[in-house]
Amino acid sequence: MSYRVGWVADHERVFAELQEAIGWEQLDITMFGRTVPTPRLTAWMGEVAYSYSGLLNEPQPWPPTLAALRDRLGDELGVAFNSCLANLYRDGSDSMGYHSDDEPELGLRPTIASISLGARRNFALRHRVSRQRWTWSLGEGDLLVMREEAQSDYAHAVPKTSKPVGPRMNLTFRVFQA
Ligand SMILES: O=C(O)CCC(=O)C(=O)O
Ligand SMILES: [Mn+2]
Repeated sequence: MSYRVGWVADHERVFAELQEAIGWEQLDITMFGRTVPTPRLTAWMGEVAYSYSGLLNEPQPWPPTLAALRDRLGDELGVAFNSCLANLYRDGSDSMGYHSDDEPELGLRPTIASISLGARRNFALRHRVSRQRWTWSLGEGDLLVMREEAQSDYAHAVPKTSKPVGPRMNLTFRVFQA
């Protein structure tokens, strides 16, 4: 894992542009026979559809601002990112439960670059066996890069918060092998 504060310098402009330009959706998730809307908005930019946790994400076009971030990350990290899952947490009651990005299409030990824009929220990382936990406050243009065993040995989450918080956008760039 590596962490860079404020990697996107003009993060307020980028947030505003992507809030407009991305085709946000709220998908339904079925768990234990109950169907509820996912507690966040999402969009998937890739070449083919992506299924995770029973959610089918149809690919959306890349807004130019997002493609520019993908290309800058690709140059800096030497990774040919070809897809992005975008999440918009509208307020503190939007969240993401513990999971790993370990779908077979992402390959073994994937490098996933995660950019956070807008309000800061806690991002929690938990070891699968020891349950040891780390948290980062991610927002305002921060970059977190997950590498190596970050998916196979750990799970991550964005917990709900009762504190008043504004919207936070997260962009996770991935290499997706169709
Ligand atoms: O919002 C975040 O920081 C994490 C998002 C995430 O884990 C994902 O999109 O798979
Ligand atoms: Mn994830």
